[in-house]
Amino acid sequence: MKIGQDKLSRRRLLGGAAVAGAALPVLHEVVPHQRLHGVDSAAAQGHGAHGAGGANGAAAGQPVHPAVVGKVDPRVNGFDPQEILRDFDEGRVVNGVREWELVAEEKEIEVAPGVKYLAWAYNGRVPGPTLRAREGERLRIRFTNGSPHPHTIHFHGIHTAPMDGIPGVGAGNIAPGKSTTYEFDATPFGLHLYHCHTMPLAEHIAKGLYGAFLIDPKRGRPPADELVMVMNGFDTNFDRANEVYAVNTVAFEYMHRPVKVKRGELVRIYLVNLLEFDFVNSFHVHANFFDYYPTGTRLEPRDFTDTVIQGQGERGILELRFPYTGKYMFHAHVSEFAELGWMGFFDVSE
Ligand SMILES: [Cu+2]
Repeated sequence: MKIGQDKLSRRRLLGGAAVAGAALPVLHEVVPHQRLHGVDSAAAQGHGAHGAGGANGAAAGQPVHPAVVGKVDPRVNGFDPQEILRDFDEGRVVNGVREWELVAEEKEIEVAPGVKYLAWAYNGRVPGPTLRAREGERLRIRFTNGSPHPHTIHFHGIHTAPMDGIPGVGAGNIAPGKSTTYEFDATPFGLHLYHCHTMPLAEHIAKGLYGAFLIDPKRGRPPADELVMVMNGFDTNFDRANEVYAVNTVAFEYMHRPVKVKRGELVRIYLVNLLEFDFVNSFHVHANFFDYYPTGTRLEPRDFTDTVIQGQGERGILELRFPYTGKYMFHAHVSEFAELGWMGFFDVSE
């Protein structure tokens, strides 16, 4: 964790707001409307606002009062965190090669009620599409940069250097308006990720250029209700610390609309940590335990637990069944993240 005035300011805000009690008002008070104006103007400036430290209207000590209420309408963002949960993009197979097309673009998204953020997105969503392949397949990803800044796609997995999607190697940075093709084999099986690797790296990731990349084992996994949860956050005032935390981008989304699952059914969660600026993230489920498969690269679970910690880029597969109906909370066990948006419910029914 970074120790600095920005961080202290955020903590002071949080501490003051915590008195308010319930989770939802906490976020509202942490994001006072002075900051919202700052966010708007910074967003209008686009990339130039990075690192400037400006747009920081909500300094500690200024009056803090609720400025936003309600929920984020998925139609505003053009993607719905409810659908992202179960949306697996298998691309299309052409002459034995599995292919996708990804486009990077700028897009303003709403990450909490009234909190707009000028994101960079693959295919118009944050996180980008969950790319799903089978172990051993040949994969081809056509990448077009539709944004005004250079970008790449760096895939985790095993491949040749020119296909690694980093500046100065292979196609390197892809200039605005240009395209390239990444091609490699789907290996090893497991849960991976992809993200932009252009410098400055933290900004290019934190702005939203990332997604889950799933390679199923040759024989597959047992049938289950499968969910993708990408843990992320948003630095809405460009001070290199997050003001909003979430799973699949929208703060408190699964508090408002709990994740519906069936009692006794196997639930498999593909959990990826793409949070920037904080060293760790975590996942905790209430009143239950799960099998945990780190990186999903072995078929035997390593842990049977109710909490897992992930560093940046870390990911793993959780498998669990809910023995009882009812509403069960899940959230970051980093309490600060939970109170700033990273919490939700499973709604278990018969
Ligand atoms: Cu980038």
